Amino acid sequence: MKNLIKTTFLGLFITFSSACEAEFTNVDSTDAVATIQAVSDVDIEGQVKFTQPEEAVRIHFKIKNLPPNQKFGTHIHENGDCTGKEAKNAGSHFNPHDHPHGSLKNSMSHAGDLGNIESDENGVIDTVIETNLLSLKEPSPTYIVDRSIVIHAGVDDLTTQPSGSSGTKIGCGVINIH
Ligand SMILES: [Cu+2]
Repeated sequence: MKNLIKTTFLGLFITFSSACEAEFTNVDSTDAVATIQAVSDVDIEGQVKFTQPEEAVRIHFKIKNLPPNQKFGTHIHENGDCTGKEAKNAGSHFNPHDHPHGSLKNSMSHAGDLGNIESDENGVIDTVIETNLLSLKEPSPTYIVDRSIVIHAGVDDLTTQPSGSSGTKIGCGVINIH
């Protein structure tokens, strides 16, 4: 009996901690979610949730198993396809207005340029960014459902063309609405 109780507690703990770190439990029907899969040798895991309560799209990253205390370039890529070597089939940065590569803060950049996200000392990212350059509502040239979100191994310098010199892709997820 004692053992049974112990096992049950352990089971609950494991379920809670993994859900807490890298998975969203509160997803509305209008929210989009991308489940991040590892596409190179980093064991990255997690989810990204997209909501659009008003004009701006809120992008909430819950990612784990990253190298600690580092910045990672992240972008919306044009294809909702994470297959191929290092998610090659995700294609280029989502760029509906034919702008150069740049920063999240400059509206004359690729709409998919999300800048950098940073891991903490445990290799976890739990952060929210906002942008007016993307949409979850059809019809819109900046509609991002069925495209992909990609996390790169290196820092996006926000300048180098066409992709900020952010290195190989380590994580990729297709943006879905259920
Ligand atoms: Cu990218």
